[in-house]
Amino acid sequence: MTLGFPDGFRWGTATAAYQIEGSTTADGRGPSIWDTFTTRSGLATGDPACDHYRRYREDVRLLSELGVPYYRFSVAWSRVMPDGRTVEPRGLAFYDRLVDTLLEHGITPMVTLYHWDLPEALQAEGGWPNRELADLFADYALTVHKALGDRVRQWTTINEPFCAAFIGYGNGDHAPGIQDEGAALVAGHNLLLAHGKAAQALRSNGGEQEVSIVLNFTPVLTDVDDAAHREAARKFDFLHNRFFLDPLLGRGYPPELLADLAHLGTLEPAIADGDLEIIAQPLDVLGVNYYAPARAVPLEDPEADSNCPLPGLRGMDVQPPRGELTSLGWEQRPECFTELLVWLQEHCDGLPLVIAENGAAFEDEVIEGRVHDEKRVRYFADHLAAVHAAIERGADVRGYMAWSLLDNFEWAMGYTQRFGLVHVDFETQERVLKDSALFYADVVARNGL
Ligand code: IFM
Repeated sequence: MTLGFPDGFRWGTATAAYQIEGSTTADGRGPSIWDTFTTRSGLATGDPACDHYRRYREDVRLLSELGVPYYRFSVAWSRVMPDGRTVEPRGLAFYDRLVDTLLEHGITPMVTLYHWDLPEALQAEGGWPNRELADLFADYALTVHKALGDRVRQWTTINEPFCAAFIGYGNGDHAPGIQDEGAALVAGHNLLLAHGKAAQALRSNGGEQEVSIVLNFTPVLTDVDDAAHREAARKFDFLHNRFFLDPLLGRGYPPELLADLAHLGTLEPAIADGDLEIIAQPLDVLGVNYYAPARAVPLEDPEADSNCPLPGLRGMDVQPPRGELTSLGWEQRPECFTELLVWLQEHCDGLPLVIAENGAAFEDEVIEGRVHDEKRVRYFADHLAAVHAAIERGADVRGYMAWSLLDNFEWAMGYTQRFGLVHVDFETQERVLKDSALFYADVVARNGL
């Protein structure tokens, strides 16, 4: 049986600047928080990653061979404005060349302006807990739009503000590695404000464009259907799935969530008059990232901290995943993807959705020039079928971007986790198409599974 997707469905692959570019000091690029965080923590850094800054032509040729018509990539603020404010024309010129090369190959570029790599110079001014960054981000967005807006129609402001705010400033597992939950909440609010101001800036420059933000969603499962488990799941759900979404939809922060976090004392004072209106700029489309669900349990002591990135979300805990896991230990649950998309469709009053990331890390090996990544093929097949099921149930899903084009730098996990459709040998930089790339190319060619 063939599962056909709607006509005009946008098929793509996705990457992010710091995860693939390398060349972290080339052409005047300034350090980002990921350069300093990884170096300071003795972790692998984003150099050379996939050396894409120098090999982008080869990578675009690969995309073209695969016949995948959309490509989602991010621009590094620290390349375009090394100090966060002053334009470095050589950095901007790289993205100009990349866009031209994509278009020459008939590939539609989709730009994300922020995928976690804040210029270190702005972290030195306090980072995202400093609300001044919202205005600086809007200036940066306008600069990039002035350079590329004549050729790029799809613009995403920020990728996964949850991770940038709560993992970056909450548990500190990501750059800048700060552990201050109160500051993390303010960072989250300022990222939303930055999105709103950037959306205004992009639209102020004219042209036909589609403006979006990309959020990561984590559906929550519980083993027991009683009041305590439902409340644990509610807390997890509101922090992970509604902190960013509801204000974007013009509904402000959910009152229950404000109550859950009130004892941290920082979020409400950070919300200035007019902020919620700025945040609620109309979205043309919502970018949805889905990888796995989580399992929530209540803690007996309602005052006990949780093991969430914000432990101050009290009285609940996240249980270990189970069943079939990816190499990152993420549970494979395609049915949760369907339910998420159906819920989003309803919750967002019919806002069009694009899957901006979905994929899986597994341990791959090149054997006689081939990578038989059966588990990844299965993951994609199951998750694409799940998207199809959601469309059948009325979800207006307009596109799907596979994460990721290339094996790349997986943040604090360095190069240990391979998400690519294309295998990268990080010593030689040789690229080898995996079976999953051929599978995906076939899905795209048929517009169906
Ligand atoms: O690699 C990341 C990406 O940068 C953001 N979303 C999740 C992916 C897998 O962890």
